[in-house]
Amino acid sequence: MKIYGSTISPFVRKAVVFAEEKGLAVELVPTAPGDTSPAFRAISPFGQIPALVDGDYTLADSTAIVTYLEAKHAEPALIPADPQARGRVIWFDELADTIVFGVGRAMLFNRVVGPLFRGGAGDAAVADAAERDQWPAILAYVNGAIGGRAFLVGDTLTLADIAIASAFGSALHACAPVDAAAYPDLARYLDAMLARPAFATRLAGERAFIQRAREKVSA
Ligand SMILES: N[C@@H](CCC(=O)N[C@@H](CS)C(=O)NCC(=O)O)C(=O)O
Repeated sequence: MKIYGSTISPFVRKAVVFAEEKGLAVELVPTAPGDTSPAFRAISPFGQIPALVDGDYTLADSTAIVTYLEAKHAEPALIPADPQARGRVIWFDELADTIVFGVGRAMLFNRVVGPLFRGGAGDAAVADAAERDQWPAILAYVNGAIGGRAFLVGDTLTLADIAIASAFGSALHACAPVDAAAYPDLARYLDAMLARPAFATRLAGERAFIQRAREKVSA
């Protein structure tokens, strides 16, 4: 199974980690967002990453991909069958994609992606405003949602955790670490989640990639 993209994107990381937590082997095919090659556009019509190739089946969009993988590989269940639990898991998936990474994107694109990978300066004021004015409400909400528990929904890992930790993983490439004094439950939760091998391996590679780009730009 191949997933096209870069795991600096939370959407790609979500799909890759979800597959790996199911014990599936994933080949990550490095692909930039917006790639215009006809081969990529054939599997992702609007150029967004991630896109999946599984045999002769192709699919774009992280939530479509994880929904397909859950239906095809039932165990371990990462999207619960119980109606209320499933609704809550999809709430966190949506929260991660839109609200958490909505703010994360302003920091990541203006501080990392633009300056290091797109040859532009990035708008530091936009990133600063996002971190100052919008990020604290997100930290406070997820800190309260996790409380003293290990997982966001139920007592096992679900898509909720994978999506939320993925969105934070991308944002944290571009902002201050979570303040453990102010948000103790969130800090503990993210430490545990991002230490899972599927996350830790990808994040270490991403940090090294970003560091190499920083050194290249400042040389
Ligand atoms: N809803 C999509 C969002 C994917 C997305 O926005 N990916 C970004 C990278 S973080 C992208 O490919 N942007 C390129 C573009 O829109 O041209 C998903 O969940 O996969």
